[in-house]
Amino acid sequence: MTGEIDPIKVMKQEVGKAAAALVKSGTIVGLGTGSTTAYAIEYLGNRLKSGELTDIQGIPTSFQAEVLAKKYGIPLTTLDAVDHIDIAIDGADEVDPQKNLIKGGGAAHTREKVVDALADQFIVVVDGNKLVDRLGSTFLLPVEVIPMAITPVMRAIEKLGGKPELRMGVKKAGPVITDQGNMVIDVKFDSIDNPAELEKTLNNIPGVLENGLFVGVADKVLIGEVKDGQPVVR
Ligand code: ABF
Repeated sequence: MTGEIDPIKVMKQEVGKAAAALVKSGTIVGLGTGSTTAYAIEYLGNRLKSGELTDIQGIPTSFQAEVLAKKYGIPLTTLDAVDHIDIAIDGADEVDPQKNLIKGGGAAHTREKVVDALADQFIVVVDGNKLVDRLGSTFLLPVEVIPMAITPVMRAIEKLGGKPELRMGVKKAGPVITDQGNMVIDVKFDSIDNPAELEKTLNNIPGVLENGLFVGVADKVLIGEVKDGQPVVR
């Protein structure tokens, strides 16, 4: 029925609002990618519009984040123009109990890791079903690879016990191409026992640009859930 409230959407909005509320005037803000962070960007724009927040500059992690920032009137800057990032807000595909993440469902993890890792405070915004006991349980691990190295990288990943598959775009028309012009391999690992080790090993494979393991980067995780039909953020 039209006009019905979608509790998941409202919950994501509440998580985004809670993250946006943590941003202080006069700060440099890393702007993440994904549907939950999109609400944080919108609420940052609302706070700027109301005058409650002033003088922030955003650093987008993807073309999508850049478009949203412009839509909501957030002035943008670059990593050449600033010497630090005060706070970054970004989504995730999985979060483990140590706040390690799998990211990259949006194929933006390379720029996201640059911004999120640089930030003095990295705030992750997720809904409750992203919480896992062990990374890799519910989500394939994205790996950005330069096109000419796809085949040898897939072989190297198989030798590590992974099952790699090239990420195809809409209607399988062709491979997904990242903002950097590369491709993404999604990898199934039976279990990721040592995320820190695997993150380094994968990035050491010639041809790999970046993988979606974010180990020891997140500072705070805002979790949205729907309890008795009401959105709750913790
Ligand atoms: C992005 O946020 C990606 O790294 C991750 O895949 C995505 C999660 O998006 P959503 O909030 O829409 O679930 O940062």
